[in-house]
Amino acid sequence: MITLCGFGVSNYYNKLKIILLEKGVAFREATVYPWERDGFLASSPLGRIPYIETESGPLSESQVILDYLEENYPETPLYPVDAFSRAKCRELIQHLELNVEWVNRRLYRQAFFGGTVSQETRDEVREKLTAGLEAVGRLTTLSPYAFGPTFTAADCVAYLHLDYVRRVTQTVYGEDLLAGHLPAAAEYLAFIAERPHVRRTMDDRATALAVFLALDVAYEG
Ligand SMILES: N[C@@H](CCC(=O)N[C@@H](CS)C(=O)NCC(=O)O)C(=O)O
Repeated sequence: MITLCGFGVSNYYNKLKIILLEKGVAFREATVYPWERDGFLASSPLGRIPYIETESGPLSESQVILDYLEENYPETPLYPVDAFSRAKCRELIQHLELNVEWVNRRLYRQAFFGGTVSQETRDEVREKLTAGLEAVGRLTTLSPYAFGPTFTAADCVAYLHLDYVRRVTQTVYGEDLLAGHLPAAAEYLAFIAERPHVRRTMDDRATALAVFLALDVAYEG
C-alpha cells in the first residue's frame, strides 16, 4: 500500500491526497514535517514533502508521483485519453505550479507563518503573479472544470494553488489578485470545493493547521 508522507497544510501534499482519493487508490498517511528532513533525505533528496513510500521504493516530487499514479492505477484516469490532450493538461498544471504557485509561495512567510517580506519582494511577486495568472487565463476558462468537460488532475492543482493565491494576496496586498486577473476563478473554486474528496481534504487541512500552529516551530513554507 502507498504511504503519503508530509503534512496536511502543504498544497502539494493535498494535491496528491485529492488525487489518491479521487482515483480510489488505497493509501495511508504519515505525518512528516520538512524540518525533520535529516530523517527522510533517502526518500526525498531535497528534504521536501510530499513524497510517497511504495512497495518498489520511495518517490518524491508531486508531479512525478501523479504521473506514476496515473500509470500504475489506470482504472480511474485523471488525465485525458489522447496524447495531445494529456500534454495540454500537463501544460496547464506546469503553468499553475511554476508561474503561479512557485511565485505566490514567496509570500507564504508573511501570509501564513507570522513573518514579513520586503516591499521589493512584494512588488516583484505582484508583477510575476499577474503574468502567471494571465497566462493561466489564456489556457483555461475554468468553466466548469480546469481542463475539458470533466474533472481531471488539473482541477486538483488549480483548486489548491488558486485558493492559496486568493488567501495570500488578500492578506499581503489587501486585494484579491485572483479576482482581478482570473475573474472566473471565484465561481470555479466554489464549484470544486463541493466535491466530497476536496471538502474532506480541506477539513483535514484545517485540523493539520491547528496541530502545526500548536507546535510553535519556526517554518516559512
Ligand atoms: N516541487 C515540489 C514542491 C514541494 C514543496 O515545495 N514542498 C514544501 C511544502 S509545501 C516543502 O517541503 N518545503 C520545505 C523545503 O522546501 O525545505 C513538489 O511538487 O512536490
